[in-house]
Amino acid sequence: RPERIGPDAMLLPGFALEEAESLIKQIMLIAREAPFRRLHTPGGRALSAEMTNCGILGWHSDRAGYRYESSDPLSGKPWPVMPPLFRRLAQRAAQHAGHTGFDPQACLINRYATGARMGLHQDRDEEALDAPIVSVSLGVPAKFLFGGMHRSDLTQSFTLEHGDVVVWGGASRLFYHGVAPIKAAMHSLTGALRYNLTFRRIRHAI
Ligand code: MD3
Ligand code: FE
Repeated sequence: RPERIGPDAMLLPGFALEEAESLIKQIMLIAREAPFRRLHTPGGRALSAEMTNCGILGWHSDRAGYRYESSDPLSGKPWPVMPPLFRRLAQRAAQHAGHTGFDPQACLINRYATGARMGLHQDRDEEALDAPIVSVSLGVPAKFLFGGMHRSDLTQSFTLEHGDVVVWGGASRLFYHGVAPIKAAMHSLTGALRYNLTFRRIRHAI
């Protein structure tokens, strides 16, 4: 059932299905404290997915650069606490894919409306590159693009469906990846939206 989609990258289809409805309710609660917002690249371009975070660190981007912040720059308050359900799911998925002791510090929550996309990029704003990243897809499906260590490497594509979890470690951790424009679709729990949770360890020590 688990499928290896790259070096040390495991797709766990439906791994989060049982808790999906609870995850979505928790996203709504988090968004009341730290609303979804459209971030900009250091170059000034708006990202098309809207984002928020929970956990002791959250990813942020603006003219000053890409970085992790311990408080929400919108409110000045700490990011919402990572719900135990989130942490336990991420730990269980990492364990299932062979990564022991994963203890995430950040959960970035991406929200995609129809047409939103994410260009090919590497995730390299974290210091703890030995820790895996766990991603959880909810709502309408997405075509996920997965390349290699170089932007010009050929990409493979996978459909990520509601409840799917992917664990990225080892060499895959720095592979280029992106999301094709979300097609118009409906999901009973999210309407036309797709959510993606990415759980990360940023620093070795706290
Ligand atoms: C492969 N998010 O937040 S999840 C991101 O669907 C991001 O929202 C996408 O890329 C999304 O940075 C893709 C799958 C994913 C997440 C992190 C990765 C794949 C990855 C890190 C390294 C390699
Ligand atoms: Fe990424």
